[in-house]
Amino acid sequence: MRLGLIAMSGVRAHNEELTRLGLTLPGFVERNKTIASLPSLGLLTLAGMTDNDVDLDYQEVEDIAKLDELPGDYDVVAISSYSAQINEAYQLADRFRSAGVIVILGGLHVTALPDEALEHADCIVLGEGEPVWPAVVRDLKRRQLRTVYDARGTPFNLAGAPMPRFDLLEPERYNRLTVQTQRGCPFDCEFCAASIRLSPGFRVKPVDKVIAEIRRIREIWPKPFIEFADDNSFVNRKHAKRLLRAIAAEGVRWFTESDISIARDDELLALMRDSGCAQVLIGLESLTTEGLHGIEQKSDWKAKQLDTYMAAIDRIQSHGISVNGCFVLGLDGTGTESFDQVRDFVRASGLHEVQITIQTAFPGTPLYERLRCEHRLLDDTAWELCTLFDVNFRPDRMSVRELEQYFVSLARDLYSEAATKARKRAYISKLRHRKRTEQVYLGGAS
Ligand code: B12
Repeated sequence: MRLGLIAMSGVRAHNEELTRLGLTLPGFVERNKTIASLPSLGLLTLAGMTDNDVDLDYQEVEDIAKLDELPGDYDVVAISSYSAQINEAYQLADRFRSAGVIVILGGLHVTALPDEALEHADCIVLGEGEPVWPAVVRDLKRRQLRTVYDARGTPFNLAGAPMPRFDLLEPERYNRLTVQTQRGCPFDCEFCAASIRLSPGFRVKPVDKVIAEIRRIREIWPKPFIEFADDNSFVNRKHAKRLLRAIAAEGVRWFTESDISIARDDELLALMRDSGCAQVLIGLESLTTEGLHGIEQKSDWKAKQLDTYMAAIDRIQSHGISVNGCFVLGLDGTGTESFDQVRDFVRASGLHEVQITIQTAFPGTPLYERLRCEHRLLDDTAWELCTLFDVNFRPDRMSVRELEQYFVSLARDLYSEAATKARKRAYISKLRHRKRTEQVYLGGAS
């Protein structure tokens, strides 16, 4: 049996002005180039639990319009995709099916909208793939494939995580690789469209498994840059510190996502730096209580952190770890003044990097349901707008056009060559200054 694992790849935006800008602005281009080449860890993971007698092939499809022929000769294909490219994934699935190839679809979008996905597949997998994938492969071999395999509500224990098949990748195509150290997040943000929509609960992968993955990657890429495909890496502090001590011996540089509370733990920050952390991405989301209010649905946690932002960024960066502060524009309770607030804060805080996105109602999220009930979705099936750079809803304190225009103008300012360089310079000179003062202080004390 020849099984093709097909990932939709690349990054997308439909806003034309923004796409044009993306091609010219240094800050934007850098990040897009870096991340656009990440492979699908989901499919590589499933490959890691596929029997050896199955002939596996991994492929990425960036632009279906450029595909004259199907990308391979397969008996079965397993296609993964997120909302932004789901229509392309469906087109590809339809083409495979008309060529007599069995199509299996899975992932976040399919989990949110099973009925829609079933129109384009012989089989769909809902929730995390691992709990049901061995059964899918077994049933394929017996020619008894079922239409739906549902793993929702059965959180997968990461102690049983398979080794992703990094060896299926063409080494020269990738400049960074992903490893997942945990799934889930203790917070439940209204807009979150990541792994908590597949399965509930915060779970960590055992330290030795993470290290084994890093070592497997290093067999292929001797000096890899690793992006942890996590939701919120250091929630379990005791586990995180054990993990960081182990990573320190591996000699890798890495990037991850966390919440702002790490700033309160100097030991953790020192371990992050000593184990090769280059940057941590933190969702700051908004700079007003109105904007933050209601995002985190359990205890309004995010709204309570606002006063700590400046000091927290300074604290984390003082350890030599760059912070990539993320802001969401178009949140309820925020108007056009929010763009200047971000512009000013980025300058004043000394943030090394910044990421701005537009609030996006992804299917399957509480935000999508709320905006649908309030009749504020522009088109409730325009999945191609789920890029984080396009507007798919009516904001409450500005017009759609204002959100788009002010967003482009903020992007132009934040990602210009001058602004990008100024942020880098300020970060480096602050670190140098700190080192010098520390040396003077230590010299004086000894
Ligand atoms: C790494 C990453 C990328 C990489 C790699 C993407 C890829 N091809 O896998 C790159 C940089 C290319 C990327 C691009 C984009 N991304 Co991205 N990305 C991530 C990130 C950080 C980690 C994803 C990951 O590796 N998860 C770990 C794996 C193991 O999980 P998984 O993919 O869900 O797979 C599991 C299950 O879903 C299931 N499964 C998945 N596929 C299949 C298929 C079959 C057949 C089966 C049986 C099961 C199955 O089994 C797997 C194991 O349990 C997440 C944020 C996060 N913290 O999760 C955002 C995230 C996935 N990205 C997101 C978005 C919006 C995008 C872009 C649209 C951005 C843009 N403007 O272009 C593009 C579009 C991607 C695409 N080409 O379709 C959103 C998706 C939301 C959604 N519900 O659609 C997320 C959640 C971030 C967010 N802010 O909301 N991304």
